[in-house]
Amino acid sequence: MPKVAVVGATGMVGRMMLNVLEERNFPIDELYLFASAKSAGLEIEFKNKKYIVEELKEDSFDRGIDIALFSAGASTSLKFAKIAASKGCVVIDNSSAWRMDEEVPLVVPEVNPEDIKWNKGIIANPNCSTIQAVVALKPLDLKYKIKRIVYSTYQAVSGAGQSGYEDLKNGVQGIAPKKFQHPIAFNVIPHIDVFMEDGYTKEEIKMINETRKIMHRPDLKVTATTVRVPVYHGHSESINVEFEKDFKLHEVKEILRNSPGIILMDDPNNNIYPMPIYAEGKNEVFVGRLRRDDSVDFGLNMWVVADNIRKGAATNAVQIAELLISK
Ligand code: 11C
Repeated sequence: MPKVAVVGATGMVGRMMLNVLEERNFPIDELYLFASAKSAGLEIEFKNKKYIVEELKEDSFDRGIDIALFSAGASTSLKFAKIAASKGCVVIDNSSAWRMDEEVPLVVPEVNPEDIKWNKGIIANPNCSTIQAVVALKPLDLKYKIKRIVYSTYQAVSGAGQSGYEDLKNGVQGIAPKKFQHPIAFNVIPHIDVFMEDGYTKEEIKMINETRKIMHRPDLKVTATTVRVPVYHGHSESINVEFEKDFKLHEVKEILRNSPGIILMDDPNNNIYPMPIYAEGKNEVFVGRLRRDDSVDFGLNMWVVADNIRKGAATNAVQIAELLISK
């Protein structure tokens, strides 16, 4: 059984990683929890046993740790992932630090599990909004070959961490935001992460680049508009896809129904479609509102929802760890 570490164990994603490891009964010989100095000493329970959070240091991985799940931000990952990998540990990193590094696979287990094989000690976990999109798109790309994707997202405040969550909670009482640039309560903000020179946000660029890398389609035409909405948990996405080949809508539904990690919720006559309140607490990607886009030759509109802290972060990371130990 592997020795496992969670780095950033006290954060929203770190805690969820522990929940998911426990729920899925991931085999663990010894568990180590790391965080920054200010969280060191905190106690966290895992499988009815109490663990003390340790400060992450350069010698933290000198104990034969096999797998480390990192969710401690890009600067911590940049520094410590290489150190951990040099000690023989495989790091599964939830930050954006390594995602576009050519030496680092970027993996969604339902989409490109084979990429795990060429890891050199670091495997990157994609951005939450990318993960749910590619789970829904990959099976359709295999069958009809995607020509172009237009993403429009409706992203929950928990994507911005605890402080994003607090902004919504306080905002409904009229308290000014601390994390977001504008009030998020009773509002939508077309701005996630920082703006780049070309007018896109970094979140939009991540969705574009990560989709291409995970789907092995470096030249795929992709564009995105990413938007923060006043929802605590669950990112929603309107995805407009244009295929190279024609398709039958009933065939698309059948493919999605039979694809791993997807739950098809598409019965508009009975008001059944995915919504964040259904996706919260679940590990799957929910797909619905499937309909032809007749403004192009072979176009499809779809609505895709998932729990951004689970499938968008913790669950995907644990699934990668499961693949690693199944080898
Ligand atoms: C959000 N998608 O909803 C972001 C959070 O690159 O891992 C995840 C940022 C990242 O704000």
